[in-house]
Amino acid sequence: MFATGDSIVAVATPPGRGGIGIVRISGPSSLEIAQAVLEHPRRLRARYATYTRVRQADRERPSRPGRAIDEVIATYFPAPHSYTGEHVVEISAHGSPVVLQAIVSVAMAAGARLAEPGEFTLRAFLSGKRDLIQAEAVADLIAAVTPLQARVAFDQLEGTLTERIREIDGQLFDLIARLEASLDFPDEGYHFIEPQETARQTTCLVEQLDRLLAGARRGRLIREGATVVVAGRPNVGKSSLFNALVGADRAIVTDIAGTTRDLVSEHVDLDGLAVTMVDTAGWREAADVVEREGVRRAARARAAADLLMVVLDRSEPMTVEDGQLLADTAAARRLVVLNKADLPASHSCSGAAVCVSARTGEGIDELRRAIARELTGSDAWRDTAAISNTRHIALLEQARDSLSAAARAAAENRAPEEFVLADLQAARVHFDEVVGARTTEDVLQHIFERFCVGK
Ligand SMILES: Nc1nc2c(ncn2[C@@H]2O[C@H](COP(=O)(O)OP(=O)(O)O)[C@@H](O)[C@H]2O)c(=O)[nH]1
Ligand SMILES: [Mg+2]
Repeated sequence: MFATGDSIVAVATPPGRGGIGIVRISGPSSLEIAQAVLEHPRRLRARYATYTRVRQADRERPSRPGRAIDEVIATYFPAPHSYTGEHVVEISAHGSPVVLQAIVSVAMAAGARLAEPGEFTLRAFLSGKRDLIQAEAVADLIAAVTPLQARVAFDQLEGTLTERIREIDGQLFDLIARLEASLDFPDEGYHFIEPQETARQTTCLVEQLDRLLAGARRGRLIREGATVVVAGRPNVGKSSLFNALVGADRAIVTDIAGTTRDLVSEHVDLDGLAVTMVDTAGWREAADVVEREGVRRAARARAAADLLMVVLDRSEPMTVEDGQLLADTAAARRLVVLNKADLPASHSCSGAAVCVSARTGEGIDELRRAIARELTGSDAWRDTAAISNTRHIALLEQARDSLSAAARAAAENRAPEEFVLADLQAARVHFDEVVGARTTEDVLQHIFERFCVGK
């Protein structure tokens, strides 16, 4: 997979039928391979769309042209001005899986190898076309299910995060250079940098990293989504609220207590967050064995939730079960929702609770915002999510820890400068790992196997 001497081929468009399907060939011989399968008599012009046909390979008489498979548009992107940085030919055919597979087969017969998952993007990384953050952003962009996820991924693809890290790394590099000069020429009687100044500059780097990491929890939520579990005693309107939030009659609603027995879950774009909403069986002493299992599953789902929506019926006095659920979930991240606001109120809507009516839709938009706010811990979360990938977060946290240790040691002037220097250099290693200037095959393997073939 890490060899780039050969040429690879794959269908680049999703499986299934469509108006157009694209076969992509990349590698040193991609032009020769393409010319061998295309009818076009002349050399493909760089970056021009050429209308031509693809021929079937004739196994018995390889010297004779086989039958045409499809009419296509072929485009040749010479290195390094291509997606992978290598010579690339893209063949746009009609979007039939049969036709596209046939084109892949003739390309293979002409010398191409079938690409591994993510291999085109891996080659873009190996050829220096993209750094690792950008390569990972491609996968995130393709996997995005909300516009906000797409925006964060595209920002990273554009290099916003890379730039921030390079900026901090640049300052760190200068600092290390001055410190090394001090160590290398101790007899000059001149200190290139005083320990207090080292401490001050290192602390400044720690603060910059902290600012970057401050948005990390939100970024991770945006990238990975969250699970919100609806809890409450029977008949308070959990399923009705669930349906209102997911915008479909997904869960069965009746006035019979104990209607919902299994977990019902649905994916929703909640104010930009990819949320998995889970409706559960009501919280009570269950009547029969099926409902008992439902209640057990509900408890498990509650334990796994990023946020609990604890629903109470505002038109009725609080029950023992309501009180018990509130006590049980006091330590969890939760949002208390008072439903049935359209009915005469039995208790008032106080403090942190959100008042809604699943029946009239009153307060549902506010509830959406409240859920997003509870999950992200802020109202202004959309603009602060530069970093979202757990790999990046972990490495930047390690870099920050190394820098903090260096700052402390320099400030107290207790450790020899060599130790401070070692910590600073450790931080640089982590920066290199984030952008991929330093990686192991294991890490790359792990990252690129998330991609599908053709990407
Ligand atoms: N008036 C009124 N009735 C509601 C509201 N939400 C749910 N209900 C009714 O309450 C009953 C129980 O609803 P359901 O969603 O099945 O509750 P669950 O057992 O908690 O899932 C049904 O008859 C619903 O029509 C609401 O906001 N206002
Ligand atoms: Mg229900």
